[in-house]
Amino acid sequence: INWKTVKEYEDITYKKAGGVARIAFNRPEIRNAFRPKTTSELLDAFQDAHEDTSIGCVLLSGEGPSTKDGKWAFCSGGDQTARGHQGYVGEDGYHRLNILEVQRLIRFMPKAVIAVVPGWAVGGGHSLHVVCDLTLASKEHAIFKQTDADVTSFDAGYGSAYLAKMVGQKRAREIFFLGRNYSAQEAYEMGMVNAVIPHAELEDTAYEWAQEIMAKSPTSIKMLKFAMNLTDDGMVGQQVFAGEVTRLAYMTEEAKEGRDAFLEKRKPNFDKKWIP
Ligand code: 1HA
Repeated sequence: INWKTVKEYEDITYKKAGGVARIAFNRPEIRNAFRPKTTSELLDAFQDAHEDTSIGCVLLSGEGPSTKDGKWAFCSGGDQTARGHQGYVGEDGYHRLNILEVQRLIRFMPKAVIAVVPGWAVGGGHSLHVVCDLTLASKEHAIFKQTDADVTSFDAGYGSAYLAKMVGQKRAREIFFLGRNYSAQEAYEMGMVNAVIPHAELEDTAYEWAQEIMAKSPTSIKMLKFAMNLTDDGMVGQQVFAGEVTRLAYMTEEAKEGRDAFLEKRKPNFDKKWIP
C-alpha cells in the first residue's frame, strides 16, 4: 500500500492511499493512550477524512510496536498522567472530554470506519473500537479490556450501552464489571470483532475490506450506516438521516420549482402529482 502522509501531527499519523484514509495513534510507548492534544488532532484528521470526497473509507489504528518492549496497542484510553481533578487537562490548562466528540465524528461519518486493532484496546480505546463500524483484530496481539471501572473514568454512552446491544447485556456487564482480558478470538465469538487476522496481514486485509466496501454505491453505504445508527441515536439519529433525505429532495423538480417560484416572486406550481 502506497500510503502518503497527509499532515504531520505529534500524537497521531494521518495517511491516505487509494481512496482510503488511515488515522493511527502514535504514542506506542504508553500503549497509544490519548491526551487532549491527541483528541484535538484526531478531530482535525477525522474532519478532513469526512470532507474529502476522494476518501471512501477510514481505518483507525495504532502505530507500533513500542520501542521499549515490542508490544502492540490500538489505544489504551485516556492518558492517566494527563488527569487533573476535574478530568483530562490540555496544555492550555482546560479540562476536556473531547474523545466523545471523536466518537461522534466516527458515528456520523458518512463513510465506513474500520477499527484495525493490532494490540491492546483498553478503556476509552475499547470504546473507540465499539463505535467504529467494523473491527478487524490481530490474531496474535489484540487484547480487549475495559478498565474504566478501575480508574473511575467511565464511558456511560456508546462504550457501554451500545456495546451491550452488540454483545448482549450479560457479556457487556461482565466486560465492564470484571475488566478481564479477551483475545481477538473471544471478542469475535462475542460479536464485537468482524474478523481475526494474522498480525502480518492485518493492515493489508483492512485495506482490502475498505476497497470492497468502496466498490459499492456510496449513497447506499452512507444511508445504510445512518439507518443502522438511527434506532440507537434518537432524535439526533433522525436528524442525521433527515439531512440526507433533504439532500435527495433538493434533486427533484419540485425543489427546483419551489426555489424558482420564490426567486421569481410567484406562486409555485408543483404540478400536483402525488406519486404513490
Ligand atoms: O473511558 C474513558 C472516557 C469515557 C468517557 C469520556 C471520557 C473518557 C476519557 C477516558 C476514558 C478512559 O480511557 S478510562 C481508561 C484509561 N485507561 C486505562 O485504565 C488503561 C491503563 N493501562 C493498562 O491497564 C495497561 O497499561 C495496559 C492493559 C493497557 C497494558 O498493559 P501492559 O502491556 O502490561 O503494559 P504496561 O507496562 O502497563 O504499560 C506500558 C507503559 O504504558 C507504562 O509506562 P512505563 O511504566 O513504561 O513508564 C504504562 O504506565 C503506560 N500506559 C499504559 N496505559 C496508559 C499508560 N500511561 C498513561 N495512560 C494510560 N492509559
